[in-house]
Amino acid sequence: MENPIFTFSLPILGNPKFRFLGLWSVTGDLQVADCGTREFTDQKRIEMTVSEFVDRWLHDGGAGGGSLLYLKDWHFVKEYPEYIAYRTPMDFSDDWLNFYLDKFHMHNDPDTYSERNDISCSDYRFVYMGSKGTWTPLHADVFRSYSWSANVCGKKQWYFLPPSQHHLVFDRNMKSSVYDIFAEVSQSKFPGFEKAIWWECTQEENEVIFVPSGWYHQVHNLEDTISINHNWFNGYNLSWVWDLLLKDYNEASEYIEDLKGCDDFEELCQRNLAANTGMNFYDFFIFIVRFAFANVVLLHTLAHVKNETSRKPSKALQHIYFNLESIRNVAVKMKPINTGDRQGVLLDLRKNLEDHSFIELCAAVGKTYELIHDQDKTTPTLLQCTDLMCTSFVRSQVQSSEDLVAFINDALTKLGGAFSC
Ligand SMILES: O=C(O)CCC(=O)C(=O)O
Repeated sequence: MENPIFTFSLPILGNPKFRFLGLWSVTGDLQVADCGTREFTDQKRIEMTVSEFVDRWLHDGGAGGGSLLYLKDWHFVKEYPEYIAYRTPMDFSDDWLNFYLDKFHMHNDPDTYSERNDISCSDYRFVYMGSKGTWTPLHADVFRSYSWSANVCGKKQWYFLPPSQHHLVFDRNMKSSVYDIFAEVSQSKFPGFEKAIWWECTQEENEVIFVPSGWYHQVHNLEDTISINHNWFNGYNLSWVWDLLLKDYNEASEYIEDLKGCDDFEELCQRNLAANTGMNFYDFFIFIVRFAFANVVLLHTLAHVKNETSRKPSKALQHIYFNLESIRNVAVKMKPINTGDRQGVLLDLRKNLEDHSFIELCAAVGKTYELIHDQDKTTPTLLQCTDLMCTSFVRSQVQSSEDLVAFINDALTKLGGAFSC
């Protein structure tokens, strides 16, 4: 990036200031990776507090009893909401994933998911801290989201593989992938590996890396390093999320195909999908319906309250229009899949308009688009428009992907028809 716009107020630029860091999170347990021990497809995790982690780092330079410890996935923003340590750079701020998780739970079935699972899915804004030599194995990001990573201090070496070459790091069945590109990689298990062409990049202090959706990458800390890492998705990479869910669902159902005749087979598949991938079809469906509603509220606000119909559509309006088309494209792909019939997954725009969390979600998205597109304030007028809105839609309930497609078509005809972008 040309000029990463960062306003860190964390007093930890330069070498990590450990005494300061030791004050954080004295009690809450965090997952620390033991970089020397593989567990399935990732590094083994050990539970400890930040202070314990820092003590061990100070004591033996990160080598906890011979193994390198790497604090990953510390939900710093969620844990310290009052402490505005940094602002997300504008280019990465259209972040549906974290907007949503600030207001709603990802999982909608409280019986199914443990508190632990809920915490680990509570947001995707992390702090990473590791001594020189700590590393992250080869992977593509959760939900095939985008990610950005900013080095507060230290230096990282990144190795990227574009999606067109992914097959080269997988086994013949496309089931398991290489764990460490620098370890001995079995030629017979991964016959394509030698042909992979890696994109390599050194990330210095204060530099930001953008990781596009679906790019496999392996990362090594060349110095003691602290970074901020976010995962996010929006209208531009939403289809990646659905494609991954569908692939993982097929694998989950193949895995338990012996149970195919059972009544709760479908529920079981969805439960496994949520546990392994981080969300299931229902979670995703509710997510995209809420974003369709939010974009329609914003479209309505801009088109009617601000009377935009009379002039060329603003960039913000084009953005919202694009979002709705992108959600509709995903919903069309979901059509043959039985997603919305489950009891309880009925979303009603009118009901959402009475829900503070939903209004705040709309406001967060609206405010971000004002900033991105440098446009006048729309959010104060949001509430004004909601009554009007209820009367202008015949359809306000969505229960299936077909309903969602119809809802979006309706909205685009009634509100967006005047400006085809
Ligand atoms: O910094 C690291 O160790 C890994 C970061 C990463 O994989 C990511 O941000 O996607």
